[in-house]
Amino acid sequence: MPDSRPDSRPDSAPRAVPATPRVLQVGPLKDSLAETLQAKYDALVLPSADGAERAGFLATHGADVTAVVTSGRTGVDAALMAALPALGAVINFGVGYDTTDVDAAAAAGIGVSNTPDVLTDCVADTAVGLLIDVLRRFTDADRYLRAGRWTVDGNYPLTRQVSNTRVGIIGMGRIGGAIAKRLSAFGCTIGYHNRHRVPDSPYRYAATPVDLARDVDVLVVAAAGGDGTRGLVSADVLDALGPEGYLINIARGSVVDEAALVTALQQGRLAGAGLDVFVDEPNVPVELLRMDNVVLLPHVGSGTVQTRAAMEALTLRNLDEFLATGRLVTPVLQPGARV
Ligand code: 8YV
Repeated sequence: MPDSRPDSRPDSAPRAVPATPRVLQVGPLKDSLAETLQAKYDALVLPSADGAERAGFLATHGADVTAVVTSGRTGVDAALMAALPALGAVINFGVGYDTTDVDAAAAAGIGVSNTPDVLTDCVADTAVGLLIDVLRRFTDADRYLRAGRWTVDGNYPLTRQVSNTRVGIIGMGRIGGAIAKRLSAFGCTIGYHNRHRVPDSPYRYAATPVDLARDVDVLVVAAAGGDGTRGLVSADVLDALGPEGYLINIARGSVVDEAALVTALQQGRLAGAGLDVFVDEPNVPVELLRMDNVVLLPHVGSGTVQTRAAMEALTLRNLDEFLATGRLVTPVLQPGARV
């Protein structure tokens, strides 16, 4: 999961001001957010990429669009930015913005915002929930009971203790830190790998993911997605974790070599996995569906009523601030900060 980039670039001239500035919704959004965009901002909705209407829509409206509201599911690529010449800001519902081309945005002076902090607790809760579920096999034990096996086959097999395990966290940002704090209360020993060592961190730093994986029972992935972390959890990392090791991923599917993960699980080279995210959502490798030592969630990390309402409110604060002042409240990149 990404942290905000520092807003350190010098501002430059604003982009062209269209006759009728418009807000554009790109991709599906939470119902109440989409309704507010319609009712309060008279927002346009971009036709889906696979339909024939998109080119005509962009030819008619593209030059009027000053702000896009999107989510990590969809984002805005360089081609869409080029078709929106007056675009000043991409406002992202969600902390992860790996589907938006931030380099192209920076080059064009387009701002990008996300929704940090408000979802940290829920995503960290999800990581800990998955970890407990996978090690104690609660979901599988539930299946066992429902299938009537308790009465026929007797007690469920013994499982792996959670308290006092050694946990490695890849990505020690806000969410990684919140996971570490929770697991410290379980008596776990925490290590981490991060692009940079975190100053004053009480946790042991590992210079590489392999070094981290070698010394832990559970590896938790909490790093931002995108090109910088693609395949960071490689076959070598999974082998370092080993046949008694578990993988938890609440970040982005792209951070893990998913094919290598499937193979390692199939060959018993990994004890189990808890996954909230996948490379090609909502498609999940069919091999995983048949494994009892794997817990699979449909990307629900931040999915509570309270957290999604807070994400929606922060998304709208960014939009309002941009429309009123040309600035963003929680910028990844401020508008006009060209490189
Ligand atoms: C949301 C997320 O599911 O914030 C993120 O990066 O992955 C989740 O909180 C997502 O943003 C909704 O599209």
